[in-house]
Amino acid sequence: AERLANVSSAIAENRMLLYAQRIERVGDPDFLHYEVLVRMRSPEGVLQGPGEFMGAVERYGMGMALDRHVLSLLFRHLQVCPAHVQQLGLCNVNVSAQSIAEPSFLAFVTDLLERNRCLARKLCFEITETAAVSNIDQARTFIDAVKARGCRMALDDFGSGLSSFGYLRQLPADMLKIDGVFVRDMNLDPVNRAAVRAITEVGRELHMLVVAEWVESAVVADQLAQMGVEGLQGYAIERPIPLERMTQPALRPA
Ligand code: G
Ligand code: G
Ligand code: NA
Ligand code: MN
Repeated sequence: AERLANVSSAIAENRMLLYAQRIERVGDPDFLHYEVLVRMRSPEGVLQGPGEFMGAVERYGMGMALDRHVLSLLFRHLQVCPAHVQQLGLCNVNVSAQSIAEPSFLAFVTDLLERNRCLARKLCFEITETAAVSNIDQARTFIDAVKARGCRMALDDFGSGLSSFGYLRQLPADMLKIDGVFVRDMNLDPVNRAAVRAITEVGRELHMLVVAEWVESAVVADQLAQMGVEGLQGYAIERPIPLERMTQPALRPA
């Protein structure tokens, strides 16, 4: 209950902060693609990542409240600087399993998209493969509805969950994000390297943009590009930055 109180008061007191992490497009270095990542600031000013509070959020059924709050903050920010948003290629935003299963969340999202039509084509919603597979009908409904309004969909953390390649055919996603646990040490671990290669081949066969996360070294980045992975995300590419820097060219890392 302590953690729940933390999360709800962080939302109420505007202590949820948005960061963004670059996804480099191989062969298209000018395309600006980012993933939005939430951080919780304690009253003392300490920042926590979602790894430290998403467990509590899901346990206490706060997933939809958090996702709605994050989307509201993101849209508010993007509306403030339309000139800068124009330069943005694509922006991924995470959606929890609870939100996917909840029709009122889809209603919230479609309302937001209808009122901000020019932003819809800049958005890509990420759901984990586990969330998608455990709510497959609702996931399909969500995916179809947001795609009809110009958004993309990504399957996050692919390869580590309940997954099997069989589900991929039932989920009309545009992007496949290979779980970082396979990527991080793939230069040293031939089994992980084989897993990355297999996921990449299946994703490409299904015409999905394949993205690798947790790219922590130039060696791994080169291996991924050789395999045909088209998106690279991780500390070797760029660390997460405050959202303001994503949309302000002068503040963006070189
Ligand atoms: O930043 P960190 O590695 O702690 O992120 C942990 C997980 O939380 C990641 O899987 C990320 O996709 C997820 N996450 C990040 N931001 C959000 C968000 O705004 N909403 C939801 N539901 N999950 C998020
Ligand atoms: O669940 P999701 O895959 O969206 O989580 C992304 C999280 O991974 C973010 O919290 C981000 O801070 C973290 N992250 C980003 N790049 C790297 C990396 O190179 N290595 C590791 N270990 N974590 C990373
Ligand atoms: Na994600
Ligand atoms: Mn992920």
